[in-house]
Amino acid sequence: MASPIISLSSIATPGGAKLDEIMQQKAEHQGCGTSGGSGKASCGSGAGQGDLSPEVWEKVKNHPCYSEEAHHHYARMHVAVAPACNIQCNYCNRKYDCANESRPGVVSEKLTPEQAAKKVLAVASTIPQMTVLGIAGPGDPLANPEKTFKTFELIAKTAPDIKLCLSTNGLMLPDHVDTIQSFNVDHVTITINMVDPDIGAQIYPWIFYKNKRYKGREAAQILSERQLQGLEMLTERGILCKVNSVMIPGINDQHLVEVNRAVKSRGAFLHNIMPLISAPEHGTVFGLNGQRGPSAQELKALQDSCEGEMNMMRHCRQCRADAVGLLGEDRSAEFTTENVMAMEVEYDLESRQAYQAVVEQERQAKSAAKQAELETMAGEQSDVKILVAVATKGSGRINEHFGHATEFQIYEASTAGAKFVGHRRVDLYCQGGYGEEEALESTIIRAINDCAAVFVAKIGGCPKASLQAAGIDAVDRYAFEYIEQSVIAYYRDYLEQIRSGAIVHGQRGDAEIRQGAYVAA
Ligand code: CLF
Ligand code: SF4
Repeated sequence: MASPIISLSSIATPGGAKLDEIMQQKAEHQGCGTSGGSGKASCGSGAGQGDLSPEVWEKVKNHPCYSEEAHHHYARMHVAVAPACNIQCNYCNRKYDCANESRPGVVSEKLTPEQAAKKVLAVASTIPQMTVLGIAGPGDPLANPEKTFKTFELIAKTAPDIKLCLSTNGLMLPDHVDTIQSFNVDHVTITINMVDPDIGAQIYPWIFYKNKRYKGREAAQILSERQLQGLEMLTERGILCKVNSVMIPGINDQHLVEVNRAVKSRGAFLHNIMPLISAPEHGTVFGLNGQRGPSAQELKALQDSCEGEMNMMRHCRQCRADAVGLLGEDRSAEFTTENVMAMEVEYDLESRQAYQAVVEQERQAKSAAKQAELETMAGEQSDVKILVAVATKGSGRINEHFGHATEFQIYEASTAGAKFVGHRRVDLYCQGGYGEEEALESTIIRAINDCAAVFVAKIGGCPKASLQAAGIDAVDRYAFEYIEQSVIAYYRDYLEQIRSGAIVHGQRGDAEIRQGAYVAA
């Protein structure tokens, strides 16, 4: 049987046009200042740049984890080339992927560096908005340095436009900083759950360092020193660092404010505080001893309290060590080793750049629409803040049916505008053409119970009435519009209704963070 040849030319862009049409348009407009792979966003006035320097913006603008705005448009992939680990975390069971970056309870397919390189080319040729390759397990990438760096070497040669990204527990980081820099890895994540060894001893039972096993406080002290040293060495070299922290109520929840200060002072770019997921069926120490994870409001309150000069990441999906696609979608099942090895791949850099130029135009249009809507709120004063849940499948639009949503993105609306503050995973409401009332009650309403409204592309009468009865306004009048523009417009109407007495604003309850392993739809 002939192997399928992957070609980008037939892939539809966010606007619906085919790439070969775009390539034609691009050829006709050579020399135009707004064309080209980087689009307007690189000129300094682009969506999301804010106060970032041009050099930093260039590094983050297409990275879906380092830029919240980019995550609506650009995808990442992981290759699971690093099976071994050198520490033990109480929220980890080695049967599953490293829980420092991945959601507990997920098992990824392990690859050799050569298989990984082929997979990257296959994905890049199928998903032109895939801009970042990360190595995040299934163990620790720096406990497997040969496999990790061999993979980077192969990809740097064959797909030089793809950004390289690494996530580590930090124990071996200081030993590898120069190698990381030599491979132009611009993005490194370190999981730092504590800077106090007494707290660390409650999270890490042991580490294995320089051929010796250390336990308890001593283990945590060595780990903490190595993590902070590695962070300093990376930021001195201009490598962007994200710090992941797992929020463990009663153990490090208060302490993470101090961790935030410690990493900020050492130059970390972004802090990602993730909820502990500790289902008993995962067989972890925390899962078995009943250690709970935080509620949605507890997590948000901690993230809010750490948000000063440092950016907080709130869009992390705790993805698998072989994740593929936009954050929040999982296309890993399309790219099994068997499928990838059967593909004949044609790496078409020009088509990828043409696709990404169209994505940049969409980002610019979205940003302009948000700005215009915000201007209609000029002079508005109110302390009222509401949360809005949004069903979306990407591109920054409300473009998912209620019944098809496996997650909702959460926006906070205030007089300052619309701000992304998180996401909630849910069970599918629509199963085999029928609404599943149990899913609505047991996960969806509980997951978005703190929201005043849910925005959808379409919704049936029954779920709409159930949501309404739970005090959540189901809104489909902004179908396929931009999310932030719509959230601002809704908020403006909401304030008007409060003033006219049509509605009474009240505080909503707390919401649940979904436990358990994610199963790709
Ligand atoms: Fe992967 Fe991590 Fe790089 Fe992103 S993931 S190695 S920085 S490319 Fe992103 Fe996934 Fe959260 Fe990680 S959503 S788990 S933060
Ligand atoms: Fe598990 Fe990752 Fe911790 Fe290693 S670093 S024990 S793989 S969570």
